[in-house]
Amino acid sequence: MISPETDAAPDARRVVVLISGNGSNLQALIDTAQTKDGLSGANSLGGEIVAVISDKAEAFGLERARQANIPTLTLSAKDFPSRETYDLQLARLVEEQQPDLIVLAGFMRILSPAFVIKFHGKLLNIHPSLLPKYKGLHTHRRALQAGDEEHGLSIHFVTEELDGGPLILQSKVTVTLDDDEASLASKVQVQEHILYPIAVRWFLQGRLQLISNYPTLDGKPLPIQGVLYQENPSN
Ligand code: NHR
Ligand code: GAR
Repeated sequence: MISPETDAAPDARRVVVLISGNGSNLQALIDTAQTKDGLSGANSLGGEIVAVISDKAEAFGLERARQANIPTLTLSAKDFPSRETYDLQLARLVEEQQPDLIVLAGFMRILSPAFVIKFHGKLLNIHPSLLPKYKGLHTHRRALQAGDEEHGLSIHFVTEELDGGPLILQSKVTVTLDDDEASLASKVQVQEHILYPIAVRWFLQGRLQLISNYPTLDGKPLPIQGVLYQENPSN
């Protein structure tokens, strides 16, 4: 049965996306949710984005969400005395949405242990490096400074250890001599927009699970580096 207002099945998996900026990864998820799966007729994401929450009022991703008729919320850190009080309110807002999955898509705030523990096994992040290399910020700059020939992205379950949670998917890009931070970032983003919808769909279809801190796909443990999606020798 289709509910007329949202066009989504009443039992659709519920996704909350957290952003801070441009929201191009959010856009990739929106586009996938707006595509029908040829075989089943269900949407290709396997669920519905029920809310987009930003810590920055000016994030362009909020505009993308509005364009797609997705409810938006902004929670500014400057309105809270501490990280703990901010995260408590963020957890409340997220919980109100009764999400099956929470997706960090360029969300630039470190989440406190209490938040991460509350949503354990339901929290995904996309990080622009081949983890465990270059946790934290400025990953493209650091890869260039190190003279790396390969760079890439990682999708992982979020744990208390910053950018240290179990890996799900990785994709590599080749660094060329003419690359600068911006060109490398856009190469990585092209891959991000392909991979994030895949990982989200795996999760929403119940194929991807975190079982006592080990990610499994179709019941089988993933390799330590996650699935390597593709090599891009010509990039
Ligand atoms: N929280 C936990 N607990 N664990 C992770 O793995 C997390 C997380 C929160 C965000 C995304 C992450 C990334 O992919 C992420 C993973 C922000 C910072 C950061 O230093 C670091 C890593 C990530 C996101 N943020 C500064 C802070 O003090 C603020 C920087 C800014 O506003 O520009 O929160 O890279
Ligand atoms: C993405 O490249 C993502 O990997 C990175 O920020 C970009 C967000 O782009 N995330 C981080 O650096 C997390 N610290 P978007 O807003 O266009 O999706």
